[in-house]
Amino acid sequence: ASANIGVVGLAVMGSNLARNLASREGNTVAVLNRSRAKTDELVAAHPEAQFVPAFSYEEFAASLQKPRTAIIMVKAGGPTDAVIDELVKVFEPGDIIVDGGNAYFPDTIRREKAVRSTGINYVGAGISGGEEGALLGPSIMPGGSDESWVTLGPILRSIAAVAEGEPCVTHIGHNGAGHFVKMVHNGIEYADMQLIAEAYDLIRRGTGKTPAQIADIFAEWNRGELESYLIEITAEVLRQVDATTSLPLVDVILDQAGAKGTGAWTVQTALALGTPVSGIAEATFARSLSSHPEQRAVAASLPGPAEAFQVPEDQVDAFIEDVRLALYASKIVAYSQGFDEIRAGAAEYDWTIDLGAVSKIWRGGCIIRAQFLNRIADAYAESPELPVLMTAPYFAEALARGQAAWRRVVVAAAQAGIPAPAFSSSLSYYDGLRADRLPAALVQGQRDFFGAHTYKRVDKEGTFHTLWSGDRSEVEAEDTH
Ligand code: NBP
Repeated sequence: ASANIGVVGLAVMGSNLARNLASREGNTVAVLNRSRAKTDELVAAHPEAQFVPAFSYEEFAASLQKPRTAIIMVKAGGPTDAVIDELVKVFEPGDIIVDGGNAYFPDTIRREKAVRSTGINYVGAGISGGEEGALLGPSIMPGGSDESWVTLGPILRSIAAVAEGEPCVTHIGHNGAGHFVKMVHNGIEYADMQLIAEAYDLIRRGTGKTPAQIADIFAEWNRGELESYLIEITAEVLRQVDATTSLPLVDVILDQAGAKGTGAWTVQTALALGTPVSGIAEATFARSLSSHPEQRAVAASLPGPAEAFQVPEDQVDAFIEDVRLALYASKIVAYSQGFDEIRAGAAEYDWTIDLGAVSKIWRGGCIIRAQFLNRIADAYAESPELPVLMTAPYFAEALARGQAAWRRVVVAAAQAGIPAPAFSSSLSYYDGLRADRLPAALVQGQRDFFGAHTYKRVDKEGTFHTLWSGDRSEVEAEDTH
């Protein structure tokens, strides 16, 4: 046995990860794929790499040093289960199976439990950064046991992206914690992308600037507090010209956004946890809305505002700065909501998750990488139990600085008939959370009226019900929520 790590599944992600592993000092990588061709291709294309090709699960197991450690990179769902079943047959107690795919965290919890019963360690590891990240250094979010981390930690640290000298990997928590955090990462990514798209739309429709001019604005923003990979690539996309039509590429791309489901998982999970991630939800729904051409075709005849939207010439710069501030404020809300979901998930599933460490491993390798994440790490370093991230001094100050602009932008969008669901829902969340009194009191009254659901009072202990269909006097009631 000569390999210290193995990879099963050699499509684009698996082969890139295997190459990344093999490029690091001290690693010898056993590689296995369902069909032989991909293994042969990989090994032939990279003669310099320390690969040990295997063509059966038995060969694969025999080529690995103990504790055997294998990373699975196949499709989530059935294929992952099939590979786990094969590995369990040839691995021994103490060995480590890592699922590096995009598994849904409840599946990871289930698999971890089943595999653990055989004595083999099971680690669900979220890997972000796409193909390039897998090859050059991803952000890695591993769950699983402390025992598995002893062997796996140094290997994953050797291949992860590095941000400010620190590897972008940390042991997130037990069983499904890693895939949970990866899921929320993707949800935040949805919100961040939608917010940028709304900013672009408002500037374009309000000022008539061309995509190339707006690319310059994003490039400029990327030198300030919004500095991030997503802002950077937005400028690149907006600058791109289509070779066939000579039009801006963004104008010839069909405006129907796809999704692979991680945004929806984030929202479904948040609903179950009772955690409002409204920015992520609006971003996910915005993609769904865009992808219903039949509905959009019939709705196109519905009226919009009477007047066309045109920011006066002398106010264009101020408007663009307002949009920048609105984007930053909404982004703070999206991240605050995402971290709130991680906190709620940790409480629900009994994980100990260091939120500051999570923000740090997202600084490199992954899609939402940004300077901004250092501020999140600072906030949790100062106050590990911070109940709402956006209330940390740095963010509270940024929101205070941006809120007037944020409101102007949401008003302008509404008056102009330009959809800005993520901007406006983020602002509503901000106003909802900071409100002294919410109309939830009226909702409680309504619930008590039709369902005798009872309510609590601001002025005394206990649970109450009004006899709505009787004399409308109030009685003390059992607490039924
Ligand atoms: P795929 O998800 O397309 O996986 C296909 C590979 O799995 C093929 O090489 C296939 O072999 C192999 N495989 C094995 Br081994 N056993 C299999 C089985 N029982 N059933 C089906 N296929 C089996 O590869 P990918 O695009 O590299 O993605 C891998 C994972 O990484 C996925 O979970 C994905 O969600 C995740 N991910 C992907 C990206 C990305 O940018 N693509 C980014 C982040 C995460 P074959 O050659 O015989 O078909």
